[in-house]
Amino acid sequence: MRDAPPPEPPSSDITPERLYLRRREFLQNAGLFAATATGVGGALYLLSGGRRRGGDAPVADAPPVAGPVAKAPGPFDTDEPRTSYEDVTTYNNFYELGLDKGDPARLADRLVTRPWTVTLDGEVHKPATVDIDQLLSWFPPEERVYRMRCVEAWSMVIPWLGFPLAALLSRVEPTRQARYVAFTTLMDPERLPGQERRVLDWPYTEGLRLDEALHPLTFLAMGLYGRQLPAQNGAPLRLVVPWKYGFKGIKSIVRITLTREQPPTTWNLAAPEEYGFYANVNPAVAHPRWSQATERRIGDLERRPTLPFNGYAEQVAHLYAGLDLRGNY
Ligand SMILES: Nc1nc2c(c(=O)[nH]1)N[C@H]1C(S)=C(S)[C@@H](COP(=O)(O)O)O[C@H]1N2
Ligand SMILES: [Mo]
Repeated sequence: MRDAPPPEPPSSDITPERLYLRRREFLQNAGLFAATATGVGGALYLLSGGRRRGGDAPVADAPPVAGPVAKAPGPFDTDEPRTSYEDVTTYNNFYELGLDKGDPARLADRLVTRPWTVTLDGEVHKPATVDIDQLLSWFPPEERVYRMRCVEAWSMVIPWLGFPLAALLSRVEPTRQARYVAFTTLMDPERLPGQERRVLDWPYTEGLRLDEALHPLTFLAMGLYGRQLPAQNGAPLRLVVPWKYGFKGIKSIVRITLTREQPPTTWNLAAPEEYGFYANVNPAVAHPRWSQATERRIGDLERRPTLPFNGYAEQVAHLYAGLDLRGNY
């Protein structure tokens, strides 16, 4: 049956985050947001058709990364089939480059990533603003093949290139007061034209508890598939936390700040009942508008069960011992 056409995407392939935002933007424009925010979601969400892939035009491959690439040790890698380069680079969520899955690849040229600096500050002994190429020269790239599970219930397997976040944090020496790490995306509507529309409170921000940030699985990616990171995937530097929903993986980072208090995060601010600070992948806790029990691996026909902590429970469950994972979603 190899020649059979793929079935229509299941209804769960729609893009709930996008629709949530369209609804919110519409209601805000109409001055209705506070009163009716929860009422109309279902109807709008059912009206939308899903799209299997966003890109219409072929995307040129990014240039290869120079120099040797180390292979990650076993528990940090999956041998599951990799999602194709084309799907990884044309089916994206990056709202600063548009709300449809294919928009970020189409608008990728807008995001010029040189020159670029990353500021490391807050509760650190050695704050610094570093040129991206200097920063990257400190860490020889390592390959990590990780599952990525979006909160919208689709998933991919991506061979990232990069280095552990812990390696960068140790260079700036967190103080004893540091308990969280806050991340900020570039704010520049010239290069990220989606920021002209106030669908979210720009710049995009994310955060981790310090112990999560220091976990060896937590990764900063500067490439994928042996190539430089395409803009649509968050060039020049993006976070990858494989046991959490994809929205924690903030793209195009310009600032990393160590804090004493839990930092505000974009999706949590936009819809706190829908997107928690922790956002650990959890098949037992449904999103208010859809189940998280199963997912569609991009490229597959059948849905598959979603695994606790996206299959990384053995490595990370201990971080949450004693924490109520329903209350702390
Ligand atoms: N700055 C920024 N980072 C972001 C997003 C975004 O809209 N803006 N989308 C998030 C979401 S919802 C997901 S699923 C992943 C998608 O990463 P990918 O396009 O590389 O697969 O990026 C995350 N990082
Ligand atoms: Mo996502």
